[in-house]
Amino acid sequence: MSEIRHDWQVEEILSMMGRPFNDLLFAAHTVHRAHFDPNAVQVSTLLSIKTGACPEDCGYCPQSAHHDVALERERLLPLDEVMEAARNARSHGASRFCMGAAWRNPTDRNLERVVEMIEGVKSLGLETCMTLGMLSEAQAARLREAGLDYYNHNLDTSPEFYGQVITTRTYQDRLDTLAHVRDAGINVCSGGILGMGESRHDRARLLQQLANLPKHPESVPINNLVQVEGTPLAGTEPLDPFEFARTIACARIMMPASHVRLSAGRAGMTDELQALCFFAGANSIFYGDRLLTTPNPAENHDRQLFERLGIHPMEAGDEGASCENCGGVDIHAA
Ligand code: SAM
Ligand code: DTB
Ligand code: SF4
Repeated sequence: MSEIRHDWQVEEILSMMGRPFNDLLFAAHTVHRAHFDPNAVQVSTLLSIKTGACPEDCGYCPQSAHHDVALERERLLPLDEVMEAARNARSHGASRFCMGAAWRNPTDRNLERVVEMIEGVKSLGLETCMTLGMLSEAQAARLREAGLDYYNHNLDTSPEFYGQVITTRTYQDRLDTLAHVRDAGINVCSGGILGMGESRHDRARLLQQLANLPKHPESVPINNLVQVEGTPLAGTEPLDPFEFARTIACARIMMPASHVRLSAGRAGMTDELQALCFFAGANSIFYGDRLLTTPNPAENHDRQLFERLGIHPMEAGDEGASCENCGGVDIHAA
């Protein structure tokens, strides 16, 4: 079992990232096996409950009102549509249902509508995850009271590169929201995006920020930028796929008991790269033909990929308890 550390230094992360590829992947896979069933992958389904017209200016995002993207905007979905999508996700084998809204933050009125969605989706036996932008302490507590299992809020990149991507809210705003979520007792889902033109040093700093939080996020989504025409980051030089796999491997080593999600960007990846990422320690994906607004691999394709690799979906509630060495002890406890 590897030690749960919160004192990572950027130099040691860079030196790990620069190891020969086989050495790095072997080390990451060894850590992965000590903490998880290496052939089980957690499966989440995403639904955009409110699409487009977002006041934030995130340079990667097709939903920002600051960019000229051909996107049909939608109001907050009614409860029955959310329930139908959740039932559908459950029947297709998802264990967690994630709902995302293009908001800077939810209003208290909207939060009550979201609470109904959490209660409804939970009643189907699914785990719930929400990503709604910034949250106050009181809002996080309200979501917890409604039974929310996970809240997704990404740091996105390093503190140094951040200002080149987003100007309408600060890195500290994000850290504050994560603290509110953690203190409310909701599981934290937080990660970032690669392939935005950042350096390896930025990737190391992002992982350092995540791993040195007071508690490792239970779930760490690593997105590969989905380039959308009309966003400022469209046309960015794509990241070397091996560099992507290296970053996944480092995330696995640094946050050994967390779920590392191979998140957005899979539609642009080969099956071979995805297999490499699963070997490197990724053990969660979004399943379903659509992410929030952009395409994801077809369900049929993912089913076949799992079959070809001998991977099975993780059961809800099974997560993190599969370590052969920890005897069912909560391995997330730092
Ligand atoms: N509006 C909320 C917020 O930003 O906090 C929640 C939804 S937002 C779409 C959730 C995350 O999706 C972002 O933090 C970002 O990491 C990721 N994301 C958005 N657009 C993306 C893209 N084009 N490629 C990869 N990841 C993206
Ligand atoms: C995360 O880290 N990735 C997901 C989720 N959190 C909400 C979102 C990816 C969005 C990709 C662009 C889109 O489909 O709009
Ligand atoms: Fe809005 Fe979230 Fe997109 Fe940023 S990432 S523009 S906050 S929807």
